[in-house]
Amino acid sequence: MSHRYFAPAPLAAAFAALAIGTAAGAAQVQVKVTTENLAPPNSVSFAPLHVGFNNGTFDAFNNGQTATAGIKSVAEGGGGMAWQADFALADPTATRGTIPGPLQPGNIRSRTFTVDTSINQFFTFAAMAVPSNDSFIGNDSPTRFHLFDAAGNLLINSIGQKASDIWDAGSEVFDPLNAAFLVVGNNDLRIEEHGVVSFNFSQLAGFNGLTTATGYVFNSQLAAATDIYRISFEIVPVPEPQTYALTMAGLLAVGWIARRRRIKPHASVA
Ligand SMILES: [Ca+2]
Ligand SMILES: [Ca+2]
Repeated sequence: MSHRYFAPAPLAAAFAALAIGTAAGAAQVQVKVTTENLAPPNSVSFAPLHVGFNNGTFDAFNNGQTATAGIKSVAEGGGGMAWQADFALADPTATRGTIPGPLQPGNIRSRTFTVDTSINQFFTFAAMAVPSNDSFIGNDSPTRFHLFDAAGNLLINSIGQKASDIWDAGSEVFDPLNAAFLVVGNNDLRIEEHGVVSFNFSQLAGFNGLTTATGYVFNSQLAAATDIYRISFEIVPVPEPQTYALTMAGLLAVGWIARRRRIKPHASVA
């Protein structure tokens, strides 16, 4: 009767599945994305980073052109609902997501994504910079960051952003009373700007001396070359063959324990 509980067939199947996973998953990688706010204390903060590992076709905005609804949804409020929806429509097989949480000066946040590098070799990102009315960071060209080769090797270890990389979406007029992340601001209010996307970090100094939503008094301190943000990439290793052997041994032990339990229901297996 014991073979019924030892269950050799399911174990063999499980082991085979692990082996197949190794072979077929060559282009499938786990990549840990780490975001760091490098700005000086009390300077600019960031809303959650929107990311997409993709085929290089989704272009959220262009320098010198009217902002799309997608990039406005990042730049004016940080939520990025339209950016995510537009991305999904343009590139349905992309791996998309966010690195959750606000990123204040000195903060570091990470999240790991599973990416099929046979189809998604490019990296696109966008995040609102705050306090602001419509400031953001993000890549204009969808093919700017070729992150992986087809075998899943990293071609880029990190992406740095300086103050001079901060965009103004050109969609909302600068006004502290309508800005996000300020005690005096009501982000639901806005005045249409009728402008175009352009670089602009210097206007943020117009918020100096105002208290932020998290309590610090904003002080821009930004110059064009000031480092403000870093996105780092790290491949998370897949289990080695030895680990599979250990997993197999573990499964066998579970089967053995189940068998003992069946035979001696009152025996301790601790
Ligand atoms: Ca573009
Ligand atoms: Ca603006």
